Amino acid sequence: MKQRIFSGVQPSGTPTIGNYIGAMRGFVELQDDYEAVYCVVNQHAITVPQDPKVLRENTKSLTALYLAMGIDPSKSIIFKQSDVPAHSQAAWLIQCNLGLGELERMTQYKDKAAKQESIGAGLLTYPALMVGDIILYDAEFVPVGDDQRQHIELTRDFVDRFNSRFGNGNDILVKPEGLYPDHGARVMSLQDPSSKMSKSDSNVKGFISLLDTPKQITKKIKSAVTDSIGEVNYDKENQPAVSNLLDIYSSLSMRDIDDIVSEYQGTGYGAFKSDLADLTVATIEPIQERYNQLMAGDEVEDIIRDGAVRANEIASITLEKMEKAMGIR
Ligand code: AQP
Repeated sequence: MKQRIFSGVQPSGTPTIGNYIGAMRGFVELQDDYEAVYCVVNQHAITVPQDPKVLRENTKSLTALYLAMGIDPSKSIIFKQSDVPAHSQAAWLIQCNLGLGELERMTQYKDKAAKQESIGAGLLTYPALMVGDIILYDAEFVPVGDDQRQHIELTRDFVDRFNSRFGNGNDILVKPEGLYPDHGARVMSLQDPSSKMSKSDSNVKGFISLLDTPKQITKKIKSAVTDSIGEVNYDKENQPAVSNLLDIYSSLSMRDIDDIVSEYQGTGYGAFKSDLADLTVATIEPIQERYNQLMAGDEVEDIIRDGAVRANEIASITLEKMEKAMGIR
């Protein structure tokens, strides 16, 4: 039997090339070797305010992007988190076994809370929902970007704690491991190389979305910040913005950074940026073509419905085990 993997993306906007390089592209490659479960984590998206209509549209759009990238529903389960009640039910059991201090230490909570005028309690407790997402499917591996490391560690600690408290010597829950890409695990903003590229960034020039037009992509890359050094070098300390563009270039072209650096010696940034823009457009265009076809038909809705049935079957078994172990069933 194949080992299982789980991962998800929030429909909190349109995925960026950061989401794509850091996680989503790997989903397609991994589905042949693992039994893959991919979720549109819409309950995570509501930890910050969302327009309900836009959230519904983004949820369908993200599912269509999963399919357009090449996730095959005959190999992988694709589903929407809110279609599987076990996620929010498990999250409660998990919250009751996590410490407040553990949640307060999460850097993603601190970063997102700093951007909110009023902080919802869900922003603090959302790692419990994420722990639930992973453990409900007995996932052994979780392909994610670098920003999720802390959440994966929390999940591993939780599994050890749950098994030792409630397992009577048996492992009820499976302890997962994160799978991180070698390059591009943390793509940075095109406007600020000290911040992660994020789909909800209020500065749209900071990210390239998978649904940006070729013209938008080219403009955003050409206006990406660089430095006054004027040489294409991979030096994260002194040339962080150019190094970020090199990471993107290398990830999309599958070429070594050294090879790219030597190609652009003495050319300044113009040719480098222009080629990176072409490469990005060439990567995204075929995805957009398939996406447009999918959004015009009914296939996406059918796949979401079917995915919910398959995901519910697996998740409800783990939830029952957890409830029995804790004495509430
Ligand atoms: N900049 C990034 N570089 C590499 N990987 C990234 N990921 C996110 N940003 C980058 C990875 O993408 C997957 C899905 O992320 P998510 O949607 O669940 O949430 P996030 O990490 O909070 O992503 P965003 O784009 O920053 O969303 P918002 O703006 O809503 O907070 C994850 O595997 C993540 O590691």
